Amino acid sequence: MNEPKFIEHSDFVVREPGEMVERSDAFLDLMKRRRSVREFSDRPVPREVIENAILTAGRAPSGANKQPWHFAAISNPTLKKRVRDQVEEEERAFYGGKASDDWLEDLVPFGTNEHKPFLEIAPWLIAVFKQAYELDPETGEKAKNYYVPESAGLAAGFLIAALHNAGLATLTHTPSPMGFLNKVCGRPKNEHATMLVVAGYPADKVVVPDIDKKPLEDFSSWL
Ligand code: IYR
Repeated sequence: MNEPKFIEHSDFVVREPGEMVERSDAFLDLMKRRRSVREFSDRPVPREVIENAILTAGRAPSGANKQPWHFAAISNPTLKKRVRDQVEEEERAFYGGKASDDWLEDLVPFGTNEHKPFLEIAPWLIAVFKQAYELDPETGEKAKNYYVPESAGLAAGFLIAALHNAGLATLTHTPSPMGFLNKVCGRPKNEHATMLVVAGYPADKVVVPDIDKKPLEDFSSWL
């Protein structure tokens, strides 16, 4: 067994309660402006912004710090078209009979359908993969990961917040099934795509569904 090794957490900034309230208000304001959009502009977005957002995602906590995730950032038009073609094939099946009536009813407010032009228009598609286990590409040796869906979900949340903070609109897109993303992105068999985060400027005069979030009392309890 290795001995644990600790270092001082000198990056931690101690803030007084008043400043904390102010900062938490400001962050809430920022996040209140986050909306999923389904119409994007083709205006380019520097790769550095996406790199920073992925680096931010990589700061998420994870089970035993295994960081069981991989982010494939796609900007290549040929690959984006492949993604769109595959997604639309799955979605045609979904909207054409696979989805239950209840599900389709729940989607009415979003006006979604099988057409996904934004997958080619938006400058970046980020495929988020979770790693069910660790796989050494050279030896084929396997090692355990822990709390994989939770860890990858946390990282995806960090990613979306970072993209929004940078000034980008996003869509958390979940084509189902999305096994094809392993092939398109050249990812190994220990990885499973969990979502596709579409990122870019929103289209001019974009509209979003007239929906709201629950009030605090509906989703919290204080004991
Ligand atoms: N994947 C489909 C359907 C869909 C499902 C849910 I749950 C959503 O929140 C939105 C869409 C599509 O992208 O159209």
